[in-house]
Amino acid sequence: MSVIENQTFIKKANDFKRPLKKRTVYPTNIVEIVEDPNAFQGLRVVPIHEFNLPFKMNSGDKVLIDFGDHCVGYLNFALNHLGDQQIADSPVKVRFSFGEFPLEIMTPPEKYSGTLGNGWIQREEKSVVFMPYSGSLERRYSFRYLLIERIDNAKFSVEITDIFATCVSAADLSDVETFEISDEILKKIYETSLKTLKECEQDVFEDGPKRDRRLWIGDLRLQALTDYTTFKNYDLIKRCLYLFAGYRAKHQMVAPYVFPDSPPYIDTWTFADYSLFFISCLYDYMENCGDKILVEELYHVALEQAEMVSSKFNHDKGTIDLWSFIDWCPELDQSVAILGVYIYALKQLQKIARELGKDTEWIESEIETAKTDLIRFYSEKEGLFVTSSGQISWHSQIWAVLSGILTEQENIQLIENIEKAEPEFTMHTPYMIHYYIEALDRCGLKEKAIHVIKNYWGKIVACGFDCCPEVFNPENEFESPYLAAEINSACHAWSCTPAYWIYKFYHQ
Ligand code: RAM
Repeated sequence: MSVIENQTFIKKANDFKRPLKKRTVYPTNIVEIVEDPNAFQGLRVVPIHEFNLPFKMNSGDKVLIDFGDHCVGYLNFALNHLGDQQIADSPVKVRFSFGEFPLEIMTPPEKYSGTLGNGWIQREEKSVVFMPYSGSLERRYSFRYLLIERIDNAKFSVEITDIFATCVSAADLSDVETFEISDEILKKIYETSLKTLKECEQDVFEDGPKRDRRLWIGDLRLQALTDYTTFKNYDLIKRCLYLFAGYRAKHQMVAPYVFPDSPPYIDTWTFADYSLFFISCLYDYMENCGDKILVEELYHVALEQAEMVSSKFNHDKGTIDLWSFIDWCPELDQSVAILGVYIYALKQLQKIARELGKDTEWIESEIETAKTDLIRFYSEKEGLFVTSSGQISWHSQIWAVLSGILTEQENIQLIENIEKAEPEFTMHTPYMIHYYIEALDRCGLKEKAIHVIKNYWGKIVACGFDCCPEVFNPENEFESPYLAAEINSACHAWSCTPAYWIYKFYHQ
């Protein structure tokens, strides 16, 4: 696989690497998980009593402990035997199962049949050979609950004499300027979104600290947008921009994700929308930081994304012959939505180019051509954008609005028409709902946008999530793009944007 490395950008990415902030968190309670049809996914956490040390464990014993809030970090623990009563004359085996939410703890890993590798299941077994022992687990975990099981069969007792998590993040909640949010639900949503973003800010902006623990550009775009008004972690944003510019495949398209520490760092497959979001990331950076030097430096990378997409344009059919992501909506015909994304990105590129004093002629003619292609899919009969396969989706309308080719009145009409149409193809991720809110904002429908945030994220917090999840469908609590709800990420970057919107709508 040929990855083209730009050493200047890679060096800059490394120069912006900063040490993480550390915090020690101790478990609070011993809890149990009980079935409750009224609880999210039918499971409720019940506190039993305080967790105190030392905690005695015999063979076959297990205990479920609660760390009181979502943690991202390393587990440290110490074990000792009751040497004066009985010496530990064989290794002790302990199994640790971490969970961000109850279902993760309650689903036996042996039953896992999801489409992602089962290595993501947060379970580890540790042999302790000599006592006293003090150490840590090597892997970083993302969790609130921890099930500890003693799985050896020896007769002697041991005691947990210490246990705590060293939590890590590049961000600190106390650095965020506070402002008055009088609505209690919105306040809770704001705090939960902010916590989500903080947990995902690590050595790079990760999509989720449990999974995939990777820098995805679709997620980065929304994280950075939210970060500009909250943590203002500009160094991390710059680091991530340079990483995407530093590692590209031969075709020059920006990769959908970067593994910052694992050569060859990127995969060669692409998503057209994700590559185009490099333009959006650069545009947002310019708007929020006003630093033209970095924008000038990375402008050619942004321009190349548009040029690549342009080269794959089939103007006879009005399609872009590249894969896209758009949303985790099964069977979605993405053809109209990607045209909308393309125009959205081209307009941002045009603004960057103007700001840098570059020639905008090509960009302008490309916008016109793409506009003609997109408008072809508008059906007067339906009052909606319909794909050539006859599909009507929320996605096509939202991206048509965001393309900015219609008047405000036409945009509002489009939103009203899609609401009435109630199509089968709806938004499946908080990520797509973010763009729906952006479309509402474009239409000047602020109250409606707030209603969507309160209704959707309000249900998320009411379900007991500590952070905002990757997928959330109130109609199907077990929905999973990977066919296994326990592997879903309960703290996922692309779900953090209510903090951006609430700031935008309420900060004076
Ligand atoms: C998943 C991750 C990530 C997202 C991609 C498209 O693997 O959840 O956040 O950007 O899908």
